[in-house]
Amino acid sequence: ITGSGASSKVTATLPSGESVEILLYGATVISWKSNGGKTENLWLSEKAALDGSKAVRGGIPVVFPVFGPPPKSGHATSSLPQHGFARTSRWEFLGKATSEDALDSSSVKLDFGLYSSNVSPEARKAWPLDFGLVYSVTLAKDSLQTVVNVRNEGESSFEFQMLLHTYLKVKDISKVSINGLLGVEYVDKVLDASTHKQSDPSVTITGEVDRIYASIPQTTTTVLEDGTPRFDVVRDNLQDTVVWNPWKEKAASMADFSPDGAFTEMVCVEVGAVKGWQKLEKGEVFEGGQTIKSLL
Ligand code: TA6
Repeated sequence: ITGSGASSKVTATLPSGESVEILLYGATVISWKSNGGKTENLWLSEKAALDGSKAVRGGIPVVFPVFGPPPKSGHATSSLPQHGFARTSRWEFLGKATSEDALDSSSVKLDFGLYSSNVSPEARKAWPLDFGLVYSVTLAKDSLQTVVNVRNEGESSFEFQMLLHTYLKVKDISKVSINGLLGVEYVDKVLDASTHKQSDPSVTITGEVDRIYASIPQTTTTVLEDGTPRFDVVRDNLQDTVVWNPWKEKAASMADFSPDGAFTEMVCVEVGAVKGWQKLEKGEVFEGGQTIKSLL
């Protein structure tokens, strides 16, 4: 661990040079380098707050227990902030485990914990349920795996949503296509949350895109640049994926999105369980996550 207070971060590097950096604030991955450490795979705004003052604009924010604006009513999550409190809470670093597999390609797993007893009073008030989260980040030579384990530590059941708000770094959004979503129904938040079906094998981005693809049959979503596969995003026990690019106006309207033109160098492919609610009975556990493979 380096740094102190809210800006404490954990860094791990493989013998072959690949690296990952995670802030204790939000357990937010802010950097993942593959290719011997030469290729940064995550986009991070130049004005991202890294001091714990607000959710990080970039990297992989952890969204829990609600995705998007809280529901108006009928759910325990109604008075939570947008995307919940996990990404703006201080997590504990639980430890690191390294492993050498048969092919002597090493990997390192970093674990982080967040418990209802140590979230802010506001969060506790907004969502007074006893829970435990363990977030595991595993760096291997060409992949990063991030998995959230949710445990109901209380006496009553609760419902939640979760999502990994991954900002992938790309060279030029106009040359990006996203495959693996053909035929999938999606809610289009740019078109008044109307429902559509993905009729083209590739999703391309030529303007603001904010779509929630739900119940996706294929577990792998592939991001291509100029027709060459760049990332595989593999879901583990999560059925939904959000595709988001704010485009020019929205990017310019976010104070912590910088430089304004950087919307051409990022695309969010966010795996989650966001359609409906996951219900956990007392003592039950839910685990879901992703493996992102860098194909460069
Ligand atoms: O994941 C897409 C989205 O829900 C967009 O609607 C946009 O709000 C984005 O998340 C960023 O939200 P934030 O609260 O981080 O500004």
